[in-house]
Amino acid sequence: KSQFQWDDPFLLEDQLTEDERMIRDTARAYAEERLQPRVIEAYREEKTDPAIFREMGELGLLGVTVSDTYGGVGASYVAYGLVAREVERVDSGYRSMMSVQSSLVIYPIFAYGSEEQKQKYLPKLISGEWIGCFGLTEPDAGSDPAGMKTRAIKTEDGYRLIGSKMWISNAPLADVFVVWAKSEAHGNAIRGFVLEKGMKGLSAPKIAGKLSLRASITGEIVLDNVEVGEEALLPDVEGLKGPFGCLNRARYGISWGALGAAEFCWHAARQYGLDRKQFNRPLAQTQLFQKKLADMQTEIALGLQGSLRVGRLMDEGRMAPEMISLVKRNNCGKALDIARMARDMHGGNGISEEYQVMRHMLNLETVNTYEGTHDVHALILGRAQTGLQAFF
Ligand code: TGC
Ligand code: FAD
Repeated sequence: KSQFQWDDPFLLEDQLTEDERMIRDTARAYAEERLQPRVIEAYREEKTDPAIFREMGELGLLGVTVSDTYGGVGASYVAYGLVAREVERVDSGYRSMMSVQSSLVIYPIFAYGSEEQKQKYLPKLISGEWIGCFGLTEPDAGSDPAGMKTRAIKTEDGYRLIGSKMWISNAPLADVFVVWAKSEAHGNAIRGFVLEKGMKGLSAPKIAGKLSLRASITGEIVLDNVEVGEEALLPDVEGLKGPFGCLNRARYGISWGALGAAEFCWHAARQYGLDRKQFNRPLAQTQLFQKKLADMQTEIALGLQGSLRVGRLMDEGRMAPEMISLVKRNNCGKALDIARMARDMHGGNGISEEYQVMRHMLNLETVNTYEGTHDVHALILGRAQTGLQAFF
């Protein structure tokens, strides 16, 4: 009979390759030694340390799936998910910084860019020397990006971009902006453009006052007649499948990351219940407390197996986007429930920054909303099984 491992019920560890474990261990050590010591203050003070990008880049944690031609390590999607899980065990905001850079900036340039764009941007983004952001959402186009108003008007030797983007992770710190706009010269199809900090008419003011994801900076992108040359256009994709191709990867990573945050909350609640006594016995020796721990363990173990399976299918080239909607939706929703439960199980201490569960809970409110809300992914899955779209 095999020994039951309470913190790895289905022996996920055995299902990883040696390379995946190595990358995971690097991410875990970095997260514990370099991210954990600064997160409480960063969150309280709403401060994002740009050095984090370079630190992650030096360890090979950015763009891990990209081939070594451009500085990546050519690792599997499972390895990418494992990095997200370790980083988000500390804070969803730090995972956001990493996943925007990897899936939403490095990936589109790698997948849709010209050779010149790849040579110019990828090595510096993968090393973390340059910081990137991804502008899809607008003030009046969130769940429905097809409704975007940002447009690209053809000029003699390029395009003029007009519009604004809202809720853009990394934007105020960004050197490189991947921005999506409707292009008149392409029949109003959505096209991607790579812009650079300092271009005339381009600005990215910070959005202040967030009560969630405070360690990750978020901004607007204002495009006030930004003139770019033809070389700024991503040549190899047209239509919404461009941004969605990136979102598939980021959403998949989030499905692992959210469970990293949930694991932190679960382990913290378990330890708190073992340490704290009420009514002359540890809280962990009560039936209600144990039921909650069992629910947490079950959802996390099942969710991790789901993400692992989707990752393996991505690595085999057999991914369908609906698989990603399923794990993104399930794992974010479950992680949020688990964080709320852990907050409750800590009693009054649960609201203190020192115990960290409330920070995770507040972060997961964003994680459940961005990259397609919980309900939007339900509608994607509903459409896939009925053939009826219920968005409008
Ligand atoms: P629909 O008609 O379904 O599709 C339009 C075109 O796109 C293609 N497509 C996909 N391609 C690849 N992967 C996917 N997942 C795809 N989904 C759709 C589709 O085949 C079609 O192509 P074509 O060639 O036929 O034109 O489009 P719709 O307008 O009906 O879409 C509806 C809906 C709700 C599914 C979609 O708009 C949606 O997913 N909305 C959510 C928006 C969202 O996720 N925004 C995320 C912004 S970025 C962000 O949040 C970053 S936070 C990151 C961080 O900090 O970690
Ligand atoms: P809305 O679309 O207005 O939705 C509001 C509510 O209505 C939700 O509950 C939604 O589920 C529901 N709803 C919408 N449509 C339907 C429908 N048809 N049927 C039923 N219910 C519906 N975007 C980027 O492009 N890049 C980024 O880097 C980025 N980073 C972000 C960082 C943070 C901290 C946050 C908060 C957001 C970020 N986003 C980013 C934006 C994010 O993707 C959007 O907030 C998200 O897609 C939801 O859009 P919305 O906020 O406009 O909400």
